[in-house]
Amino acid sequence: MSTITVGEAIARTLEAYEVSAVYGVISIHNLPVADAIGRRDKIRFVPARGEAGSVTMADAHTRVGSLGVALTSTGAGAGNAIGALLEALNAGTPLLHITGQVEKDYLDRDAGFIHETKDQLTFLKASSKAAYRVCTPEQAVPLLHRAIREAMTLPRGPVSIEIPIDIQAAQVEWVETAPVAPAIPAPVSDDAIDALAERLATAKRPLLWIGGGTLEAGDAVRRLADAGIPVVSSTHARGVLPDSHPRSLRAFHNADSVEALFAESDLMIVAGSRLRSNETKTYSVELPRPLVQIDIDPAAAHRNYRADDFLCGDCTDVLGRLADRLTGRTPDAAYDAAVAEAVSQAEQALRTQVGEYAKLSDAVRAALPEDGIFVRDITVSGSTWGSRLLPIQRPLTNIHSLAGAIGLGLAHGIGCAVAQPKRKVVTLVGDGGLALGVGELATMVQENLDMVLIVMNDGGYGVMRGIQEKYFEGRQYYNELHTPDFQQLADAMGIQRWRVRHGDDFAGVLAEAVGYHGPALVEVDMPSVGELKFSGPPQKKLY
Ligand SMILES: Cc1ncc(C[n+]2csc(CCOP(=O)(O)OP(=O)(O)O)c2C)c(N)n1
Ligand SMILES: [Mg+2]
Repeated sequence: MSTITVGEAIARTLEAYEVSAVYGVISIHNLPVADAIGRRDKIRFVPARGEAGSVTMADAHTRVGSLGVALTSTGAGAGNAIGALLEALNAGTPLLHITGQVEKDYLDRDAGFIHETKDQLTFLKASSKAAYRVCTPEQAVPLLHRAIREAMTLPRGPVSIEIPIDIQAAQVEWVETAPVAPAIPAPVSDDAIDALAERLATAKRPLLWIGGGTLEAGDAVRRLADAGIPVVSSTHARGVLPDSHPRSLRAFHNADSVEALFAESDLMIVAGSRLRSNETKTYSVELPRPLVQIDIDPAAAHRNYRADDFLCGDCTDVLGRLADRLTGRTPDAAYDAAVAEAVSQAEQALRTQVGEYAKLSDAVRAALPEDGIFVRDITVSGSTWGSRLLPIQRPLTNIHSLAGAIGLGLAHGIGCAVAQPKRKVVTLVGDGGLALGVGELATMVQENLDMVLIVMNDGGYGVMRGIQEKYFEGRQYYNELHTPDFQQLADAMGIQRWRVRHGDDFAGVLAEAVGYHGPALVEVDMPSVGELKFSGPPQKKLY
């Protein structure tokens, strides 16, 4: 039997899972793995400029493609990845994070070993679905299988694995092992589904609220909508039911007109959604009763709203079986008209709020093909027209930070562009958020990604300006930022660039920039274009 290094065994195992890219920053503490990936030359290694970027890229890679993998160094390297792991955990993104550790003889001894940190496994456990330490060379591949299985098992999430540097370089016997499938959840009983179908059959104005747990349930959700059940979506689940469907309430859950529909509804099914604070005015929106919750996680039951009934199961399976039972249901024309009116009012209110920027939303939609991927950072634009006005017809074509952290947009865009090289990516960022990971512009260029970065330049933190204006009697602190000349920055990086100063130019510039093949940057000079009003997500109170 032949022996190989653990690093090589890891590379071969990743290949068996058809991993197409590994994002990372190389270091003395991960070189045996990086070297094996490099020598085998089957997996694309994307050198991110920071570990936060690498994990965020892997997160996006999984969301729009297949299992994303990030490679970081011990200690500060792993620490730099934490914010990005928190986002993946929040979004339920399965990804594999491989990181180093000091030599096993010096573990947990405060030995002053290079890159040593006090308790790496604890901070990895706190920010991942699970975290494992490899303690012997023989354990490395089995633990990798377990980590991937754990990441892919519902409810999914990121899993970290730390491997002491001497173990990465140690020899092991290579025994080919097949990829391990995720655990299959127990099905919900037929009786429970019959009972829910019965509720739906008798309800006059039922509503379905869908969250990230329904991302693969598009067929079932459409059949339910076809059977007369309007669907309101979390921002994450946008496109599961195309916006073009007449019974799609899109993600207008915070609109007055849609809240009015809630008040008249006599049944709400909440499928695979956290009913997040930003989407329920800090859990104060009155949701219809009875409220039936479906979630794969037993601990999600009654999490933010007390449910009248709870079904623990995979939303794709439950909604599919529910739709099978509803084929004869007759839609109600008056209800359909009310839904259409609510959507029209919500859209009109949003268009009025965003003013000139509605033209930017329209320009992005006109230029970006339907299978194109729109990525947005947390910005005034992202939280207004980018999250709700821009029509979305397919799931996972509006990618964003679910935990609400700024600075992920560029790296999310890069991960999407690497995972889906044939699909165009448009990434929307603010000048403030871009500053957190501005070095990743170099990654975008080096990887020659087909991606347009729209930089909304308002010279500071627009969202915070709005919040301070509303909640702090107009007092403004710490929002004004020194902002680079983005045209010069693009030139310095080797990025094709445009600047827009007038709303009427959005359509022309976006068509050109999206038509350009390669890394491109469109700067929007917001003070010239006009005001964009936003005072933070609707909430019950600030604190
Ligand atoms: C990691 C993190 N730090 C701070 C915040 C608070 N925050 C929310 S929006 C925002 C401003 C973002 O500025 P920019 O990217 O320029 O977008 P704009 O608000 O100007 O549209 C800040 C600081 C946050 N959400 N996440
Ligand atoms: Mg800004």
